[in-house]
Amino acid sequence: MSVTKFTMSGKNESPDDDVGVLTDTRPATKRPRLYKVLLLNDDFTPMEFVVLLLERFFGLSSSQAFEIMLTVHQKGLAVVGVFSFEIAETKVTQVMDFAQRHQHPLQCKMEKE
Ligand code: TYC
Repeated sequence: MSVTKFTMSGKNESPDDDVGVLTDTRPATKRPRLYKVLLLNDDFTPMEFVVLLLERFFGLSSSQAFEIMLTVHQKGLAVVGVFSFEIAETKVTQVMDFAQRHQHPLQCKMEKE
């Protein structure tokens, strides 16, 4: 059975007519883009310095820090963490400043996930 809805326009709609409210299916908020922070190997920066830096700026335990340092040393680079743009940028700056102040050539970069 069809119920007719009378409207001001005079174009009366029944529930069977293909009319309806548009529904926005997009999420209200977008997920932020994420960035990998990468540490690069070199032949001069002391291993203990890299471990210290990973503990200090990335909150890693000494065994986690040692493991990542060793991966960088053996493979050439490693992802230290994944962060929003501002956090990744801050980490890179902190690492580069710290290395520079101690005159080590350590390189740290960020890259889109
Ligand atoms: N390759 C360095 C050494 O033998 C150690 C090192 C590890 C340097 C990680 C940088 O990101 C780095 N002393």
